[in-house]
Amino acid sequence: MSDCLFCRIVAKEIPAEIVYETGRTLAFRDVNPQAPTHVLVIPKEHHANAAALAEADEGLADEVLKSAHAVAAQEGVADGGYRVVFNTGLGAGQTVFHVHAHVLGGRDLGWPPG
Ligand code: DGP
Repeated sequence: MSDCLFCRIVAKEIPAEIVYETGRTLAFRDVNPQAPTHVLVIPKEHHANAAALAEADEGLADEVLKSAHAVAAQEGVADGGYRVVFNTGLGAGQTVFHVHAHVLGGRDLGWPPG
């Protein structure tokens, strides 16, 4: 989708600091980090949100999750604890409608989230 920001990152039309990639997923640093480690993991294929992805292709949903956990390990936050968040829908704060997992770590993460 040419008007989707994250599709344009996949197409390398918009620069991003890519930290991890598989055949069907891409991970890059969030432009507005909320923790010392804040990486976004996306499927390269466009799906609007986590629910749409799970409905359309559970194998790809699984690959996104595996990539998220691989990123946490690579970033060195797996042992200390980290969070994987899919904001899903406007009410949950989703602003980019190409599904993305936030991988957050490197500091104490409060609960409940805001
Ligand atoms: P969400 O609010 O859950 O839809 O998260 C969208 C995230 O995307 C937000 O944390 C900021 C990040 N973001 C927005 N535009 C860009 C961009 O152009 N590059 C990168 N790397 N991140 C972006």
